[in-house]
Amino acid sequence: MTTVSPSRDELFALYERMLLIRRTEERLRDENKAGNLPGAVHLYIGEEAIATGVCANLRESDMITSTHRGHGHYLAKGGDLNAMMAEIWAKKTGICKGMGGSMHVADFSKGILGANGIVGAGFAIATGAAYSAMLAKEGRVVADFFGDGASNQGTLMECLNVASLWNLPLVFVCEHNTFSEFSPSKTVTAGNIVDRARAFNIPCQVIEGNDVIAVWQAAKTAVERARNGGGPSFIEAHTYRIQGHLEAEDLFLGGQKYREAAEIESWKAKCPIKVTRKLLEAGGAADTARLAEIESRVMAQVDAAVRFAEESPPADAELAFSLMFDGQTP
Ligand SMILES: Cc1ncc(C[n+]2csc(CCOP(=O)(O)OP(=O)(O)O)c2C)c(N)n1
Repeated sequence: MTTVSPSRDELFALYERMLLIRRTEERLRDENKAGNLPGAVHLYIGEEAIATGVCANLRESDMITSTHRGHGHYLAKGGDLNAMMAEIWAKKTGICKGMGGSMHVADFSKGILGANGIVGAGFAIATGAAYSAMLAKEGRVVADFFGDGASNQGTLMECLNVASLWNLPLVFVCEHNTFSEFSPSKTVTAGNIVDRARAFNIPCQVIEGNDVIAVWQAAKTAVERARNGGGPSFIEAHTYRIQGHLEAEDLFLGGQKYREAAEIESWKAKCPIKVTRKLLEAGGAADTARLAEIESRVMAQVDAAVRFAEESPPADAELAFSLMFDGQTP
């Protein structure tokens, strides 16, 4: 079997999407530190290649489920940046009218079925969506993003079983970022995660999640299989969480450490954006100029989105009440 690679233009597009996620998250990190955000944020810095490489193979009508670390999935699937930032700032113009915040960014019109604060909750949502896609016979595919920690939830087994049995158009994407909160994965996860899917006769790939080309290739195979009626696939993508589990995790840890600074540095050297930039720079001066243009375009988008969020009116408290109590007086 010959392996297809992204064209040079596609690689530039992958680079730009990863950079948009990175610059957005760096800005959120800084705004959080400055005390400007109303809630917590879980950042995806270092893991951008996975959402980007997978979603580049999806159509707008395809669907994804996401996690508490969901900004990257939302942006990779084409979610609007301004509306996401306004949501994180709890503003009326937010993608969920400021009712959900960082952990609940969703846009059904783009197939983004939602970030989710409940670890592992995406499995059943994705499986249900894939079942409906199969019944509708419109060739839609679902990608389900989840962490290595989430793979210890029992619902994964139920969903793998049903996905295999019913031949659902579903791609399971395990983002193995080495930690579950403050626990190194090896202390809480037995065996190889991918073996859970193998037990249900689901085709599996274990890949280097910081290599956007490898992710793109694995996703292409899996998405095409799903779209052509070949059923589910499982991708275990290895990566590393560079930031804390959530910003300001030091407050939780009270000085305790669960990893070494040298380990973080060694993974920074494997940054998916740096690696891709090197590949593109090798093309010469014109490509280097194109990279600079991308950088300024992305920065302008992020600055504009923060301005939009800051200048938007606050979320509607009455709407929050009516959504919670369905018109009844609390
Ligand atoms: C059902 C449930 N159990 C526990 C938690 C607390 N919790 C939040 S994030 C997290 C770790 C998840 O690890 P993983 O799935 O690997 O995702 P990562 O944070 O590494 O991206 C836990 C245990 C939760 N939110 N939901």
